[in-house]
Amino acid sequence: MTTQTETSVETPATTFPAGFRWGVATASYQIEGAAQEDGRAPSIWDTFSRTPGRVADGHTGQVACDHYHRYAEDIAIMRGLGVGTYRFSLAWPRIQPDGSGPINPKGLDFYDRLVDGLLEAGIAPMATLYHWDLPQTLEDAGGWPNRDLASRFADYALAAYARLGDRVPTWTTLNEPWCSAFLGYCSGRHAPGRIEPANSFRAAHTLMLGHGLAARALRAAGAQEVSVTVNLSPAIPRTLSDPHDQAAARLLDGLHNRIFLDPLLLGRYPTDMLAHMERFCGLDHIRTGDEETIAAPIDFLGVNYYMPTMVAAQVGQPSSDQFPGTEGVLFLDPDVPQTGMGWPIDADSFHTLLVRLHRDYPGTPIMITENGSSFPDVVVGDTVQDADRIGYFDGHLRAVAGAIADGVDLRGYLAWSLLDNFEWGYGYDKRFGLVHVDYATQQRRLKASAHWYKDVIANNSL
Ligand code: IFM
Repeated sequence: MTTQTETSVETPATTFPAGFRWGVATASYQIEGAAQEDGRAPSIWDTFSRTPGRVADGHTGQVACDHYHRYAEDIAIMRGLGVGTYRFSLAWPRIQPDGSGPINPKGLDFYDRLVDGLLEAGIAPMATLYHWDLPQTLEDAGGWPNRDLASRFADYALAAYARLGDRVPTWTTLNEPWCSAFLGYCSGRHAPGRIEPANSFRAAHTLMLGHGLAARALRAAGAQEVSVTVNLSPAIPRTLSDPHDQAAARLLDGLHNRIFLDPLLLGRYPTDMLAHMERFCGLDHIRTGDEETIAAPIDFLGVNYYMPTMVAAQVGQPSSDQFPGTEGVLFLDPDVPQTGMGWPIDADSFHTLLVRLHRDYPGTPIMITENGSSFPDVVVGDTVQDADRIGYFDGHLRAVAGAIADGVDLRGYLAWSLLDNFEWGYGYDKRFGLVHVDYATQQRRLKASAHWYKDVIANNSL
């Protein structure tokens, strides 16, 4: 006899509910280019990528996919794919170049044009307010460890809403605060490149506080849908029998997932994470009322999933550079195929994660705001035969369908990414797009995965 869960995992449903939202996602610094146009000021990523040795091959987002000028062509591509939702991000240094004070109308003009073009094409705009391009002036004022940035962020959110809110129904505050805090301020692999573990916890807190303030302000201003996007990675212990392995996985789950999920959705930091944080920076940065502010009501949780993290306990192991205080934790490569990033492909863990979110944070609708893969694509003729990427999407969409069958309230799926783009510290060599971009000519070519995704959207099923 099989349980209901076993049945759904073995033979997952492949048709999605009516009204399931299909879309694609991008981010401003990764695609826009026009870095010095129409009053845009430098962001931390301009500074970081211009610093020798920070980004592979010295690549920068100076031109990227030139989406700032080619947005109409990109909208036409989305329309052709039948995409219903487009998740893009607003560049804070375009809209409010100094991070506070005057608004730059020309920066907002660009998003006006983009939003109007999307609506004309029948595509719902979903705007993310912060996908990592912090105005450099705010970093110069201390960056995210500086608590003041939370209010600056809420002010900027309202300024963007004032101009675009009449046409943008869905607002996401942050994209992947884990990356902003721990890659930006602990490992230093992302901008601003600081290696300050204590400050990475302060940065995480300011980011969440900024989310809470902005989410409440947006809602009060009349926003239809408000959300926040986190990147989650289930922590898998090497063995289920060794309690030390289990403890290592629990710690990683805390540092990657619960340190954000619990404050955002339950209104309190997890006890084990408070104790962990205290060792690094004390708890003075968490003031009375902050956790309540952070837990602003949201309409859905945006989930970005790429891979799980497998760990084991190992005496003498130094701490990971991106997870403060993980001495004695060994990071392992699970014995499964990998993407071109070297990331394990594990759709079952995606299913497990979604079911767990439903269990631990009941009543929170979920939208998959990113999922996708990079592989070494080869252009042949006028396309790319990216069967490996199709396989990745197919497996992960089956996990989504299985989770829905298991009762998870999953509202939609946005593929990462519409276009090949600037993959942060990896530069342009890692390609996640459904659409291939030739950076020398800016020619766009639909990959086989784009045609495949178009059929999935049209049929609302795999
Ligand atoms: O390209 C990034 C994106 O900006 C944030 N989520 C993960 C993607 C792939 O690394």
